[in-house]
Amino acid sequence: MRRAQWKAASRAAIALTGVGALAAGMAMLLAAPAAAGTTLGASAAEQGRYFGAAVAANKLSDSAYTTILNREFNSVTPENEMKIDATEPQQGQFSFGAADQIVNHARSRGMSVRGHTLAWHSQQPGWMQNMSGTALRQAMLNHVTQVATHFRGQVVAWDVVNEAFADGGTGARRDSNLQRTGNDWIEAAFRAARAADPGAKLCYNDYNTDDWTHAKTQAVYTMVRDFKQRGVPIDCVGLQSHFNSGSPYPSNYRTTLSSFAALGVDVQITELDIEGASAATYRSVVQDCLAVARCNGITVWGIRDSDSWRASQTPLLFTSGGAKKPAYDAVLAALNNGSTPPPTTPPPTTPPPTTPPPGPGGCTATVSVNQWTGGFVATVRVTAGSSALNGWSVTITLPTGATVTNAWNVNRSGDTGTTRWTNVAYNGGVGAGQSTEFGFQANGTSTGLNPTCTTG
Ligand code: G2I
Repeated sequence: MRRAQWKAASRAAIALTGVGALAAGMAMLLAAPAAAGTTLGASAAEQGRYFGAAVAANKLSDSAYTTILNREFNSVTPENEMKIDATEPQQGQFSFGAADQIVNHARSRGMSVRGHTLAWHSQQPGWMQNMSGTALRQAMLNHVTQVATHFRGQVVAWDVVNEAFADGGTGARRDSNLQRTGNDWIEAAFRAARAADPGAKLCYNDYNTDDWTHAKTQAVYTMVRDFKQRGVPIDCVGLQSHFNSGSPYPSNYRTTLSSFAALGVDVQITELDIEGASAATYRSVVQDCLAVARCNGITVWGIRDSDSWRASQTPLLFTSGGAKKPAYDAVLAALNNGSTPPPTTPPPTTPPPTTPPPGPGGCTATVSVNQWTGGFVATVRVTAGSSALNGWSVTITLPTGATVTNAWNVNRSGDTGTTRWTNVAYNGGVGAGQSTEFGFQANGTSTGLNPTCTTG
C-alpha cells in the first residue's frame, strides 16, 4: 500500500473504534478518496501536496461545476467571498454567508481552504476607500482580527496581505491608502493575523513575482528575509502565477520557488492560469513545484475556462463544457511522475560537484548555478563534516567579467575576482552532517565556480 493510502486507511480504522460501524462505513463511502493517480487532488496528495481551485459561491448550485470540483480538487480558495468588500461591507458589520458556504462545501468533503485575502489595496468597501491614517490602520487591523477569528481553525493558510508591491523596475511598495498609513502596515497585519488564528499559515501573496530577476520579485524576497530575521510571523509566500504573453512563465521559475523556500517559508502557487493553457507550460510549473520540497501546493484560478476572470484567454484545465484539456493530462502526468523531473531550466554550467565527504571538523561547499544571458544566480550549499560548525567561510573565485550584484543569507567581501563569504548570525551553527545554503546574483558568466569552505 502506498503511504498516503495507508495513512488514510489507518485514520479510517481509528475512526471506526469511536463510532458505530454502519455510520462509519457510510462516512467512508461518502469521503472515499479518489484512487491515487487518477485525479489532480489524489495525485498531488501522493506527492505530499494539495491541488486546489478558486471557487465562486454562486456556482456551487451548478452541478457540472461541483462535479469537477468535488472529483478533482482537494483545496479551495474563495475567489471573491473573503475579500474586504464581501466580509465587511459596512464598517463593523461583518458578512460571512457566501464565504461560509464555500468553507462548508470544502471542509465537509475533506478539502482544505486557503483564505484570500485579509488586507489589500483593491476590493475595499467604500467606507474603507475613504479612510486614511490611524483610523484606517485601526480599521484594517480590526478587519484582519475579526475575519481571521471567524474562520479560526478552518483555514490552513491566509493570504494576509495581497499585492503590496509596485510593478516595474523600482522594487518599491505600491502606493495605496494602506501603504500611506506607514511602511510597517504589512507586518502589523501579519501580527494581528497570528494573534487571531495561531494555527493558520500566514502568506504574503503577489503577482509578477515569478521571474527571479525582476525587481518586484527581489523586493518581496528582501521583505520576507527581513521578516524572518526580525521574527515577524510569516510562514509562506504565494506566487499568483497568472501567465500570459505579456507576463510569460519564466525559465528561472524554479530558482524563484527554491530561493523563497531557502528563507524558511513555504511556497504556494496560488492563482495559476496560463493564456492558451499550453500543456508544456503547465507541466513545467508542476515539475518546478515538485522539485522544491517546500512548494506545498498549487491552486488554479478557476475550474473551467468559462469560470476564469480571463475567460477569453482559455487559460484553465477544463473546457467551458467541462472536458479535460491537454493541459489537464500534462498536469496529472507530471504529478504522477513524482519529484525528480528533468530540469526545465538550462542545466548548470558547472558540473555537479564530486566533493568527498568532509573529514572531522571540516566543511564542504558546493554550488549550483542558474545562468541566463548576461547573468546568473548561484546557490551555495555549506555542509558540515562529522563535527558541528560554529561559523564558516567560503571562498569563490569569479571569472573575469563576473560581478556580484546582490546576495542573501551571507556576508560578503569582494564583488569580483576572489570573493569571501561568511555566515550571518542565524546560519553559522550547522549540525554535524547538516547543511545550510546561501546565494548570490551576479552579472557575467559563472564558468568554473569552485567554492572552498573553511570553518570559523
Ligand atoms: O484579478 C485576478 C486576481 C488577481 N489576484 C488577486 C485575485 O483576488 C484576483 O481575482 C479576481 C477575481 O478572479 C475576479 O472575479 O479579482 C477580481 C477583482 O479584483 C474579481 O473581479 C470581480 C469584478 O471586478 C467584480 O465586478 C465582480 O462583481 O468579480 C466580482 C464578482 O464576480
